[in-house]
Amino acid sequence: MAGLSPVTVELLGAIARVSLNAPPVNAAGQALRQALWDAAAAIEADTKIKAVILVGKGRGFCAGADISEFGRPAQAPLLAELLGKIAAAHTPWLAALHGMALGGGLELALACHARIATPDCQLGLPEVSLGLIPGAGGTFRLPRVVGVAQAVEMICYGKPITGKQAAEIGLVDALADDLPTNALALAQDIATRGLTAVTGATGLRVAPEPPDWGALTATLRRKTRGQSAPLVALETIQTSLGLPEHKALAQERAAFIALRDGAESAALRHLFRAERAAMRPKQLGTAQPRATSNTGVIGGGTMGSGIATALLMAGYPVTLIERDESAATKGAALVRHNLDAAQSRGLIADTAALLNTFQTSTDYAALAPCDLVIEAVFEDFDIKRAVFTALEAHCAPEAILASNTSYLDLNALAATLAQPARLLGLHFFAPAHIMKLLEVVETNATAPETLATGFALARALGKVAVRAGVCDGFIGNRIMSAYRRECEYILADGASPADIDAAMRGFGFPMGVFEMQDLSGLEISYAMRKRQAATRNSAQRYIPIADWLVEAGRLGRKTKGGWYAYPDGKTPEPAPDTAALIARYRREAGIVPRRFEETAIMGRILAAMQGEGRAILAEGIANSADDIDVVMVNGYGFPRWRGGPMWMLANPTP
Ligand code: T1G
Repeated sequence: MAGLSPVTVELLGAIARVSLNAPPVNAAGQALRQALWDAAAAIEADTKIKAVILVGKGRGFCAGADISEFGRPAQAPLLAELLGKIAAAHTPWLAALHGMALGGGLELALACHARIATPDCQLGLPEVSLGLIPGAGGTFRLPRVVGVAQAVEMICYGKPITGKQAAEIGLVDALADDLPTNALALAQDIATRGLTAVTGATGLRVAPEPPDWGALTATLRRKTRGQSAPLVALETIQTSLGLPEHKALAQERAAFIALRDGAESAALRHLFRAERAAMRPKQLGTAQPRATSNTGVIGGGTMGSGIATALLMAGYPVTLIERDESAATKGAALVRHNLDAAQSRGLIADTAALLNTFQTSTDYAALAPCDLVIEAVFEDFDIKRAVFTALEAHCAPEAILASNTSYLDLNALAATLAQPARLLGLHFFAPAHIMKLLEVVETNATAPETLATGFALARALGKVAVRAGVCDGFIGNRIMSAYRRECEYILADGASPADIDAAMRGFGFPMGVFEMQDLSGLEISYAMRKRQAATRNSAQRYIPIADWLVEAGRLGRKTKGGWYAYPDGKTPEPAPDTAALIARYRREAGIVPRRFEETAIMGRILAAMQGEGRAILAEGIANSADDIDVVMVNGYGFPRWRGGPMWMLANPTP
């Protein structure tokens, strides 16, 4: 806010309270750093001040360095210099943490001499998720406060912890629900009895025990699939253990700058921006969402029960409709299973409490109180039309109606409704309560406030949402069909399923396209190909091998055989039957198989993705290339640190 200083100082007796005030997240931009530098200098010179409380105004303490400043020349004071000044201060600083203390924000708290936090505060050094490492002392100070093992977890995997967990590992000295009162009391105690007497420590706390670096590196390399920042972070922590502070900080800074100016961080910062921009599509204009307080789901299968679980976990009461009692019971059991698993992972406190807001029914009249209903029944147009006819008959006229269809023509469905403006697509990805991506599909009749309600719901569910227009497969499935087609061409021309999957895993995908099809079931895309047969472009090359597999009863893992064989039901092994079908196709097509290098395979897959991406943009199915990247990274396993297929097209690496 123009003119208002991002840092204010109040005197509470001998205690100075320094407040960060740079909405929305107190990012440590140049103005804030300068103002804090000046405040620290003034405080250090004022001998009446015996202790300092550092707090954040608004949503949290500090979300770290200002990401929007990256890519511009660094301006003084640098965060590392500022933190060095606070760490070296004679007057003790107490950091009072609420909301979030992330990246440079936690480094700022670590430079302070003591910390108090609310139990639910998010504390973390997530720099690796931006292709960076902590650049203001985090790799030096954190291991010396919580030990190496904890520091490696937090820095190399970038996972934030809660205030409660931070207290358990000694990262914070006290917890408080009423932070202002307790922080003042603690600061006064420190001012009276001194830091060591209160916290039992001076400065950095533990002598870091060197772990088995080899094992840590191997695990990290396996889990981060080609991303470099986590490995640089591990190496920086390891080296810093044997260095004096100034040398350790210099080494950290050098590594930070090298990453900051590299392709990986540029790609990940692109995604940071793109994911936030995707939540504000231009089609929203100034439209306001309708309130959603009570929801309904039609269909209790894998998708329906997952969607119901996501809604319950976000605090919405849910009514699940099924065609009969036994199907309703099965659906309820799936929901309970999902919630129990979420509880065991600490994602929710109490399954039973959420189930109190959940009911099943076979009667659409039970949906009368719902203001948003999501249909997730079998992918058949006539079945869906019948469901929406029933919804229009039983739901309140202002209720929003959504379909979870992955493929069907939503414009055609909208045309069957009396009020098409209240229909949109909410295309979840399995498992719906876990996968981050949500395609919010706008028909040619969807009203802006209906779309706005879809995006508001996505935000409440913690999803990354992208607006998509209506076409076969919307954004993600359409691009997947394109690269799956290309993979089948490469297969027909000589590569094996294992060659192609190895190329995709080497590129950074969690699994290859053939393993993925075997996992989700070959009959799904078979049904889609059959549905598209009448309209398929006859000039387009068509490989029938996948059809032959399905017609031979090879549906994938569930039949212990698809592209691969699964003798143990889980581990893919080369399948002689599949190899025979591939050889038969090549023989009949007169193809002499040839070898493919992994780079050639990935080059063709990327080109197929980018080509389809360009078509999608030209048709207005996606608003921007960034949106396409957000879809591919959050829904199809495209490696985040590469930024996405369209980012790679626009930013070719030498
Ligand atoms: N810098 C600049 N803007 C930021 C920001 C940051 N660090 N963090 C958030 N914003 C903006 C964001 O773009 C959005 O703006 C608004 O704040 C609300 O965010 C030296 C180098 C804090 C958990 O990685 O994880 O410190 O889109 O929509 O979902 O070692 O934002 O509305 O215009 O995301 O409630 C390390 C990044 C930086 C934390 C809030 N810090 N931020 O999530 O809201 S690198 C991070 C987040 C660093 C040092 C290094 C989340 C959040 P707009 P939002 P949210």
